[in-house]
Parts: sequence; C-alpha cells; structure tokens
Amino acid sequence: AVESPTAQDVNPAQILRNVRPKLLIDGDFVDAASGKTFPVLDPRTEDVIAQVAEADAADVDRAVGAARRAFDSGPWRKMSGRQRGRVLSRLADLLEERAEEFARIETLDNGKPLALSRGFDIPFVVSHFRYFAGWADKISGKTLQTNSNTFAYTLHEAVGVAAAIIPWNLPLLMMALKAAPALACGCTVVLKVAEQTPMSALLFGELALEAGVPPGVFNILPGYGPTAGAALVAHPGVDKVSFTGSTEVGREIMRGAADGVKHVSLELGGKSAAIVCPGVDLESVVEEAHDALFMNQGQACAAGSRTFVHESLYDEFVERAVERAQRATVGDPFGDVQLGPLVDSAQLEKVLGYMREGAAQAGAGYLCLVAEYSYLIYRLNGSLIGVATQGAVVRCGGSRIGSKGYYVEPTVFSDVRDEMSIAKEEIFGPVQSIMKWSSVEEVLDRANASPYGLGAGVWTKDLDLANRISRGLRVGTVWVNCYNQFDDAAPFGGYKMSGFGRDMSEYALQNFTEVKAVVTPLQDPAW
Ligand code: TXE
Repeated sequence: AVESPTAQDVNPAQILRNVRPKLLIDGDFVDAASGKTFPVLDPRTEDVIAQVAEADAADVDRAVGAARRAFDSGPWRKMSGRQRGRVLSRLADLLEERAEEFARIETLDNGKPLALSRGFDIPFVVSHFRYFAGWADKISGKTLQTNSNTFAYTLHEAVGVAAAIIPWNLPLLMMALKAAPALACGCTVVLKVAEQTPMSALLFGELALEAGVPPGVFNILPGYGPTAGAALVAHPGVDKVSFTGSTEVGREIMRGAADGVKHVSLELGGKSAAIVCPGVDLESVVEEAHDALFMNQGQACAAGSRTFVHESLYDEFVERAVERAQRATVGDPFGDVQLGPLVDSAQLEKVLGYMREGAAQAGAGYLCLVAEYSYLIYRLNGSLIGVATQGAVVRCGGSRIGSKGYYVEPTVFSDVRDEMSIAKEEIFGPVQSIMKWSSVEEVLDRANASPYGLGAGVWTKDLDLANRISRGLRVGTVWVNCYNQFDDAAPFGGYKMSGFGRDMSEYALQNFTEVKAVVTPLQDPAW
C-alpha cells in the first residue's frame, strides 16, 4: 500500500531550535566572510527550513588556519590518548542524552524514516565515538627486530589537519565515520558537510565544544562542493582528505589533492550484488534482499541494487519481491512508514530518469515510440500489471508520488539484463533490479563485471558455496545470510572504483596516522 504523503503535525522551527545555522571555526559559530547563506529544504514539503551560512574559499582559509594552529601548537595532539579518549567518550554521552532531538533533525533534513534515525543513524554515531574513544590510548607502533646493531621502533603519529567531505544520505553517521577516528588519532578536522543536510552536524559541533574538544580542533563548513569543497581539498594547510560521495567527485578530489601530495581516502559509489542461491528460505531472504535495497529509500552506497536470483527460485522470488515492495509504506517520515521522500529534487530527477530509462530499455526495439516520458505502464482497474517487453518488466512502481515532496514509488524490475543502465549504474533510489543466474562461475563473473566493488550479499545454506562466493567477489564487504549488518569493528570501503582506504574499525586509524621509524645504535652488541 502506498500511502499519500501527508505532512503530519511536525514543526521544523521547533525541531531546529538549538541549531545555529553558521560556520563553526575555531570554537565560534560565525557568518561566512561573504555574508552569503543558502537555503536548506524539507524534503517532505520542499519548504525552506533554514538559511545556513555558505562557506567559500575565504572561510576555508580561516577554518584550515584554525585547524593548523590547533594541530601545530594546541593541546589536542599533545594530550595523552587516554585524555582524548575521555573527551570523545563524553561527547558520545552528550549525544546519547539528546538522541531524540538529533533523530528528529536528521529526519527533517534528510527525509529518512524517524524509526531509522532513532534505531540506526544516531545510536551508531554514539557507538562509533565510544569505539574510537577506546582506541585513542591504544594507537601504538612496534618494536622492530633489526639486522643492524640498532634499536628501532615505529610511532604512529597523527597525520595533521584532516579534511572530511561527506554526503547527505547518512549525515551525522558520515561525520562520525571520519571525525571519530581522526580525533582519536590526534588530528584536527575541517568538516565540509553536504549542502542538503548540514543541520545535525552543526548541533553536534556544539556538543563537541561542551565535551571539551578544544577550539580549532573540530571545524564545520556548510557549503557547496565546487566552492568550499574544492578549496578545502586544494588548501596547502590540509594534510589529508577523507571523502565519501560519488565516484565522479572522488576523481576530482584525487586530482585536487595531487599538487599537495596529500593523503586521500575515498568511499565512493557502488552497485552491489545480492546473490540468492538455491535452497534458501524464500520468506526471510526476500525480506532481507528487500531491505538490502530499500533501506534509506535506496540511498545507501552499499545498497544491494543488483539482485541475482538462482533460476530455480526466480519466478517465485520475483512474485514475492513485488508483493513485498507493494506492501512497503511510503509517506511522511515522521509517521509509521518504511520509506520517506528522497533527499532533494536532483535525486528525485535522477531516480525518475532511471525508472524511465529502465522501462524504455525494457521495451527497446519493441516499443519504438518510447521517448523520454512515454514509457508504458498499463494499469487495469487501477492496479499495475507491468510493461510487456522483450525481456524486462516493470513489475511495480515507476512513478513519483504526488507533486509535493520528493516521494517515489518502490519499484521492482524483473528480467533485467546486465547491459541495461539500471543494472550498471548507481541509481541511489528505491529501484530493485532482479536478474536470473544459473551457474556459480557465471554469477561471480557477472557480479565482478561492475567497475564498482563496495559490498555484496550472499544467501545460501551451503557453507562451501558461501566461502567460494565470498572469496570470489572483488568487493570490500561480503554479508553472508544477512545484509547491511554494520559494526564499528568491521572495516568498510571499496575495491576498484568504489574507492580505497577503510572507514570504521581499527583499519580507519591508518587513514589518520603517519608511520615514523626511530632508529638508534646499540652501544653493546651483546644486548
Ligand atoms: O554526490 P557528490 P551528490 C552518489 C549517488 C548519488 C550521486 C550524486 O549515486 O546519486 O552520487 O550525489 C561534495 N570538490 N553518491 O551529488 O557530488 C558535496 O558538496 C569537493 C554515493 O550528493 O559526490 C558533498 O559534500 N567536494 C555516495 C559531497 O562532495 C565536492 C553518497 C558528496 O557529493 C565537489 C552520496 C568538489 N568538486 C552520493 N563536488 C556514497 N558513496 O555513499 C561535490 N562535493
């Protein structure tokens, strides 16, 4: 059942009452040097909910200057790891006390269901700061067994000023994935939040100061990518850039960081395979494969957006997947729904474009009349029965819901072929593409044929098959008999064009540390 998106009794001004819509530089909330602001919209209604200070190159210079001073001569880097850990742990406590306020801000700004903000995003941020608070006093090098008559050891030292550039799909969590390990390592941070969703991070900045993060250690710049983001990447005072976003911008970030030979880590797009093997319990697997794609309205980098189903289960799987998608409730994210609106009009247009393209490709050669807007969806007695095509079928969805707010129908394509754009490109929306496979070699080849390599899921009761597929996939995470099971302790990142470097876990410490070797002669060879 698709509910019409009726805005509930939600008061944006009340939800945002404690957020200061400014830049956080050197411990102060300030206006942009230019005095400019930009509007932030409510994706449910398209109304402006805030005007936020818009950083550009001059502000980047101020923020990086503050972060540089705080790193070079401030107390943060020189504090013991234990002290830094205590500050981060306090920060986690403060966030936890105000979790509900943050969850509501996140839902208002991004459009994700409140249950998701409450149950996933905000608790994950709390736990991530706690996790890295625990690492702060355990970042150590090694003593080395040398062949010369020397005593040698390594130090893992903070890399310096870390620029973090993040997207809008998990606003506060993306901040945490960068800031928590960076701060634990003793770096100072300049965070460029996504222009669509700056609000929760700004309030978090207040908590950081309250928790005892010294001024200049954590700076926040709302603003646009080509201006604030690009200036931050190119700034000579920045030592490291950690980015999550599109592969296209990831390339630009690498280019921008090249002149300064800066450290870079990138978490980019994906087209993750969700592989359903013979003999599984369809009821639970259909549900998990549904969540793998539709969570967060499909706006997740690891979304299981290529559902490969073994031929022995295919028809039944498709029927059930369609039935499940049709049952998904869409509506005001403050209500009891599974899907809210997409984040903004650009994302809405992008997703609708893929839906049209998928439908057009489905009928290529057959529906010669298919032009941009004329994809065919036959409705009989008000219910969708699908598009007759040469191979692929729009089984449900395919349209925008209403004309206000960025709502779209959960959409399922069956009989999708690998060469179609809906099977190759990252849609980042609620569009499930279901493909058929028959042999393990074939499905591995097809899954690996993507230029991306972020995540994958495999469902099977056969342990050998699970092992074989897990090892055969060229991706950063494989979930076996589950999907989207994130944990602070498990690294997350991509192979191939999904980027390099790992967020989360002990591995994230490598993003924010340099390794120094210290060597000294030994006086007495016997020792
Ligand atoms: O991402 P961008 P957008 C994918 C997804 C989505 C598409 C576009 O497919 O539909 O990207 O989303 C900043 N220099 N992902 O446009 O542009 C920008 O301001 C420096 C996958 O939102 O990559 C924002 O803060 N920074 C993804 C951040 O980069 C620049 C999550 C991400 O924006 C910049 C989001 C520049 N030249 C989108 N241009 C994932 N991996 O999870 C932009 N930015």
